[in-house]
Amino acid sequence: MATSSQTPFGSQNLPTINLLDPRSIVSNEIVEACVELGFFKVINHGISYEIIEKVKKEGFNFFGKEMFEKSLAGQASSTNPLGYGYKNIGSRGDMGELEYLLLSAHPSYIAEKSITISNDSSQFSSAINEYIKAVNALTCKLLVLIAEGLNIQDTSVFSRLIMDEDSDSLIRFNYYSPTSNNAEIGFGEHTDPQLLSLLTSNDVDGFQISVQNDEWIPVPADPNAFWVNVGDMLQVLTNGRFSSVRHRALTNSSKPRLSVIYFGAPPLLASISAPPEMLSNIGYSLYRTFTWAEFKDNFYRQRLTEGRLNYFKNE
Ligand code: GA4
Repeated sequence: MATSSQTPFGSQNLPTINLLDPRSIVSNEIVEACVELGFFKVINHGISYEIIEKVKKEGFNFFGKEMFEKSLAGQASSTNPLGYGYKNIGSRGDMGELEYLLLSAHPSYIAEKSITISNDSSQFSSAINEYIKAVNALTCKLLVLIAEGLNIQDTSVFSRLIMDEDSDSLIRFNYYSPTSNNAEIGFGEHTDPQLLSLLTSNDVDGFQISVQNDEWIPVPADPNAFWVNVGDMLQVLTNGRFSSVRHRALTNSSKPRLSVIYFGAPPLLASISAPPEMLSNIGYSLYRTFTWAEFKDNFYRQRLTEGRLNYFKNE
């Protein structure tokens, strides 16, 4: 277990939010976890085991196919990140020991794309779309609780961004085959650019978060829970009260690891600026106003580890 004198957190006591607890307790606990770590686990989230297992099963089916079949899903490239990817991440040469399938979370995109992904495309698209609907609702719920915990009057100010039917949200399947060496870098260190990311996995460990400098905390797998990452957009929208969490995934030498991540993102043309209540602590906005399209255009040209927000800071 990673422990340190600087942080009270280790693998065994990462913040766990029980959504069945009283609402005001839950909203305060979430805000505390987001301020301290930018990361928490949600249990009793209301999404059925069947919905989650179905989507993992589709993931395993896909990665179990021959390479040429997987490539039919469209190969993720430096110009288009969506589709099937093998080892190459992004456009600037980042590499990892993984395979992935990155898809837009629009129901119509999933329905169309499923024909190239699965032999039973209607089963694939109904499993994925059912899952997306459920995780989107859960993400919205968490964003409303966050706004409540921050005493923001307009409690849907964050959730509206990802509820919008033009939201640029994504779903990603990452598959880490066992490697001969334990703990190779599967997905290198980075923060997620979006508002919130909800991650679920099979029962294999490998996910880690970074708290201070070079200290990594292994996050134990829990197939029934969601792990929630604060992304760069929520850092901006809270005017730096929350920080996006740095995380990475390592491989395992005996078992494959599958994770499924939903990235809740704003619509391309949404303008990103913190609500007035978030400016009162320091009296000004740390970041200039920009659109998600502008931010996205910028980060897709960067390396995985780069500090994406520096360019958007107010002088
Ligand atoms: C990290 C979070 C999501 O997986 C992702 C990633 C994207 C990609 O894989 O194409 C990026 C990465 C992620 C941030 C910096 C850029 C873009 C790879 C990369 C080097 C889909 C996303 O939105 O940003």
